[in-house]
Amino acid sequence: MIPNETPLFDPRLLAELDWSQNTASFRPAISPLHPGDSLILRPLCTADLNRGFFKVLGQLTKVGNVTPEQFIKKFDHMKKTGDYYVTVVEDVNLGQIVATATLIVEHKFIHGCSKRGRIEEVVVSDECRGKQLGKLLLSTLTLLSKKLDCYKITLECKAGNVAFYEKFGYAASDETYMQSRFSD
Ligand code: 16G
Repeated sequence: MIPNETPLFDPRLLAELDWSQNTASFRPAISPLHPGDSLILRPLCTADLNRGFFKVLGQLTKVGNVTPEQFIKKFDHMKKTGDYYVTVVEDVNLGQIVATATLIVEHKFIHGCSKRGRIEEVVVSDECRGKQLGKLLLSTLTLLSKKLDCYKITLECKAGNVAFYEKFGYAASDETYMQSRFSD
């Protein structure tokens, strides 16, 4: 198993988003097709393992010791289901992933057999803060969830990040997020 450039999902889904529906403001103006100098926004591929993908995820939480085999197996599973939209921003000059966020589409019987979107693992590497990349990823994946016909999109975040997510039309819900952890 050799890491390669095969995208996790069809890149046209990102390229063909109707950016005029974006609600956050960007100064300077950037978009999924033009994320900034020497940056590209695209689906994850297995070659990103060697471009520091885990280093970026490690700035959010524990990533553990993942072997290339484990990574590729998980990638293949996600690709097969077709419901995982792990998106990255690469600095092509450095050949490094500098930001990532994931949209997961969950299938429902309720709401007329509808779908729910979940935003997960939003991380911008320390060195790339201030380039609006978190905002860009959030706007992109929120629009994508709408395009994929999700009836709602949700995420969990720290209280200090609520104002950030409000920019994209998210509001704190009256439901409480609960968890039971089986490991830390
Ligand atoms: C944050 C993330 C969530 C991630 C979790 C990991 C966002 C919006 N939320 O809540 O996606 O799974 O952190 O924390 O990025 P854990 O390692 O404590 O589960």
